[in-house]
Order: sequence, then C-alpha cells, then structure tokens
Amino acid sequence: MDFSNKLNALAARVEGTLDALVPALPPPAPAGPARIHEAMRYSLRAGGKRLRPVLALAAAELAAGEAGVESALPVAAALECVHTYSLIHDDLPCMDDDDLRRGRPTCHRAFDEATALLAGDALLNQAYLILAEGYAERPVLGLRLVRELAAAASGARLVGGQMQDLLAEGASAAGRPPASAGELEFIHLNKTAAMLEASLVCGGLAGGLAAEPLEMLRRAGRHLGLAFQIVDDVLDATADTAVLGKTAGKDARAGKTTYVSLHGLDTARHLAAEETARATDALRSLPGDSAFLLHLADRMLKRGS
Ligand code: GRG
Repeated sequence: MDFSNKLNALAARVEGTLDALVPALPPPAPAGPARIHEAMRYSLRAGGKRLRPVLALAAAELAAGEAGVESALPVAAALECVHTYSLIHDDLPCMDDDDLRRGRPTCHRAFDEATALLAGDALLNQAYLILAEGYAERPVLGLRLVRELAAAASGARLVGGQMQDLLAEGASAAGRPPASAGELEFIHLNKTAAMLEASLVCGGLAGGLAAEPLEMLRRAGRHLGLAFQIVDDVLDATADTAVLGKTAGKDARAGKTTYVSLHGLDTARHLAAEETARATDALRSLPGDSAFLLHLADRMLKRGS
C-alpha cells in the first residue's frame, strides 16, 4: 500500500474508533444533557489531521503488525480526546481567544464558553475511561498507557507548557521581555512535543516494544514535536487563515517569541529540517520497517496546514 492510502486507511480506523468510543448522538441513557455530547462531538469530529493517533497506530504496527494496530486503537482514540480537549481550552477567551479551529467556529463560538469548558473537561475524562475500558483485560498495559498519557498531559508537560506560554505572553503584553530562546524551547517541548512523544510511546507500548526501542520512539517524538512546532510558527507567519483552518498571523500581532521571530523564516525552516532529521535517525534505528513513519515525518515537515 502506498503512503497516502495507508495514511487514509489508518485515519479511517481512528475515525471509526472515535465514533464507537465517544457517546453517540442522541446520547444513550443515562448520559445527561445532549448538549455536552453535541459539543464534544462537534470539536472531535471537526476534521483534525489525526496526527497523534496515526503516530500511535504506526508505532504499534512497526512493533507488532496488524495485531499491534488493533491493540493500539483505544489509546489512539484517547490521545485524540486529550488533544481535542487541549485545543478547545486553548481557544477559550481566557487563553488564546480564537474564533476558528479546524476550519469551523471554535467550540465556545458554536456553543458558549461554559459549554466549551465542560466539553474539554469531558473529553479529558473520556480519554481515561476509554483506556480503563479498552485495556480492562490487560491491566498492566492499561496502567502503563494511563501513566504515559497522564504524564504527557500533566502540569509538568502539556499544561505546564501552556502555563509558561501564557506567562510569556503576559510578560510581553506588559512591556517586559518576551520569552527567551530557552523558555521557548521549554514551551514547545511541553506544549507540543509531549503529546507527540506520548503518541509514539503509547503505540510502542500497545505493540509490546521493549524499553530500549521505546526510548528511541520517545526521542523521535521529541524531535518531531520540535519540528512540528517550528513548522507551526512558519505557517502562522506565511499561510492563509483559509488554508490553515485557524487564524493566521496571530503570533506576530501578539508580539510572541517564536522560532520565526528569533531566527527569521529561512533559519526556522532549516531548524525544522534538522529536527526532522534527528527524528528520522531515531526512527531508522528501530527494528522493523519504519518506512511509513519516515514518510510521515517528511510529510509533517512539508505540511501546509
Ligand atoms: C489548554 C492545556 C492546554 C493546552 C493547549 C494544544 C495547545 C496546548 C495549544 C494549541 C496552540 C498550538 C498552535 C499549539 C502547537 C501545535 C499544535 C498542538 C497544533 C495543533 O495540532 P494539529 O495541527 O491540529 O495536529 P489538528 O486540528 O490537525 O488536530
């Protein structure tokens, strides 16, 4: 199967799994008010790239073929639930205050702020419910996945990276110095790279990989995450809102420190390519056929949205 067909096939399995594991509409009793489930599904089914779950499935396949993919489906869905929660909360007026996400009005614009806050909360909890139910027959694996995902989404990583980002933005809005290069790396290693690392590692865990290749996946995820964020900064500075599906040009307007503001566009592009090369070196050192993951890393570097 060529790369695009395989990418589409894995993404389709993610869609099917999300559809099956997140409460349907109208929600089955006793699921509470339909509105919360409508808001969760609105954001979840809005057409994201499904990058994190696809990374998890690809890592699991590398480890254990089709059995690995089957094994990783619940954690792939859980990763997308956590990612979508973080996007809903990031878009709220108290954070990035955005109107557009995945090419559609943000959750709080389509519903209201309180509903969006609750939809994010509910998706975060749905993720751990999916893990508890999906791995009930394999509790040791289930616990390792919970630990990996919870650590990536924790105050030390995803939430901590977001906190540091908000602090840096507040400082520059108040006329204090914007984030330094070191602070910027902290923000991106945690706000962006943590979930990409967790995606590859959770896939490897579901596929039964040993400690050493798992650490290689972690290293690949860290570098892919940095590359992904640098590309995000470049796209914010160069792409159209319509193509991005979210508001372009926000970083410069907010006076934010980004790879582009620190290094300029050309060097930022070069740094993204360097980080991708570090990721692909780690992927090549894994046993098994890493061709799909290598191609995906290249696609992530060249993405336009
Ligand atoms: C609110 C705890 C909390 C965290 C928010 C996700 C996030 C942290 C902020 C979003 C802002 C941003 C540009 C982050 C960096 C890169 C990123 C996560 C982009 C969005 O991911 P994509 O491009 O989105 O994979 P889709 O919609 O395709 O899933």
